[in-house]
Amino acid sequence: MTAVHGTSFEGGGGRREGVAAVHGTSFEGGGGRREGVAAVHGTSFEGGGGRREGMTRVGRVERTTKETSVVVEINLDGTGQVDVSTGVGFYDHMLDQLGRHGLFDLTVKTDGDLHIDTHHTIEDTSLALGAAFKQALGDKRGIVRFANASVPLDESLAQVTVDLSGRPFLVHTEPEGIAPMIGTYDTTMTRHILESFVAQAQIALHVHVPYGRNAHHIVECQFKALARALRYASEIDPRQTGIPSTKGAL
Ligand SMILES: [Mn+2]
Repeated sequence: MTAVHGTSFEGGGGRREGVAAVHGTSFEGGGGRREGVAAVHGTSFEGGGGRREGMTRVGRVERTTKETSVVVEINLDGTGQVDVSTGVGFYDHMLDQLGRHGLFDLTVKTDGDLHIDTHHTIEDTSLALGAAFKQALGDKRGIVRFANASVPLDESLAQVTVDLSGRPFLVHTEPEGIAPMIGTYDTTMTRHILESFVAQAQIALHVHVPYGRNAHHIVECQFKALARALRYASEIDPRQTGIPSTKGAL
């Protein structure tokens, strides 16, 4: 063990290398975080026989009404590959942020009644996304569950805290006087997107923008922080062998 520790700490010295060394052989020649995490997963999941082995955390939802037709696919353990098309340019940009910064693989295809306005298209997409996210989480075995992320975008700041609790609740605050439109995106829809997502994903979500000036920045930092918080909360904790609730279910 001494030798292993010695090797790992050379050139590194951080906590992660220390943790990696204790776990052992997989870290030879690596020392980076990814190698560490990969090895821990490999070790923990081998021979366990649990859900994690070969686990795919994927959700797919199709939702068709007289107003919209939506198809959403999400892989929680992706790499941020995104293919999004809703017909609302700024909303596509936001969903792109969600996938890329959440490291979710995300496909969204929405054909909505844009001849009326963007409301149904945006809302129904968010409902389907929430449902797909919940589906992908499955029984939530082994997840981190709680997470927060704070993301600035120039002068704007978003603070997002999430509990993948099984109970829908949204708390949302934004600065007063945000410009009403960003392209064809109505900025009052941001709260409606979050409400819709929360209702279907069944999570507690607190999103605060304590300050910001530019409407584009104010909305975008919320989606970036949401992406990060959802990513951290949905990640598999290698030390968490069960469902992270004293109730035994989430
Ligand atoms: Mn609505």
